Amino acid sequence: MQNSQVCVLSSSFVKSIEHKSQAPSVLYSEIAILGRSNVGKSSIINLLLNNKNLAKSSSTPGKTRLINFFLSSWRLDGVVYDLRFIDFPGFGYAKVSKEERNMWDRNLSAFLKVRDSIKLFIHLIDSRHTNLVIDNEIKNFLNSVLRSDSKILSVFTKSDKLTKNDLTKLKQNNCLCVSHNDKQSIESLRLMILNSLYGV
Ligand SMILES: Nc1nc2c(ncn2[C@@H]2O[C@H](COP(=O)(O)OP(=O)(O)O)[C@@H](O)[C@H]2O)c(=O)[nH]1
Ligand SMILES: [Mg+2]
Repeated sequence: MQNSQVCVLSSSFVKSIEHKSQAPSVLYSEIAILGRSNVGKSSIINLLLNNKNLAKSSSTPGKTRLINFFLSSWRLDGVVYDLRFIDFPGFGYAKVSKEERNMWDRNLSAFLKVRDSIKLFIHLIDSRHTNLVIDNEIKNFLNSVLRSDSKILSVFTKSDKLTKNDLTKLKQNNCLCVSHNDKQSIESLRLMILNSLYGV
């Protein structure tokens, strides 16, 4: 159906965990949001889930080593989809020791490898800095945990900061660009999520 819109019926915070043993039971298709600190992970969750205060923007980015779970119900063309979003803060956070960082990355890796309910990995990339080493590391990392029934979607954030020219160039490469002041971009991402998970 053309011009269908996703209606966000409800959204809520589920829990924060430190270790994979504390993860909520696997009941829903899960969408993992990853990207370097400050790229806009919490903001995109709040925008997608239509609730400004759900995921907290931390004043000390990356300090929080917790995996946060959110639940949201969306309706499209009369069908309701229950989705669970997972916010992974602190990926590759630079201001901790290499040892601590490696430990966190190993912890993440262990979680992602066993969490087979994650059907979609959304890798957020700052649209102003599309070639950072950390993003290549995240890309490789995601490819290493990807299963045959899961997908990776790269999404470019903060596109309001780009010049018109640079935005056009990025879009020409079929890149999905989002920004907090472009509601249509958020709606496109919702549709893309449902399409990736359910082929709708
Ligand atoms: N200009 C602009 N700033 C944004 C956008 N999304 C997030 N930000 C800002 O970027 C900073 C980091 O966002 P946050 O969601 O906390 O990033 P996180 O560390 O990846 O969770 C905050 O100051 C946000 O207000 C956007 O689309 N455009
Ligand atoms: Mg955050």
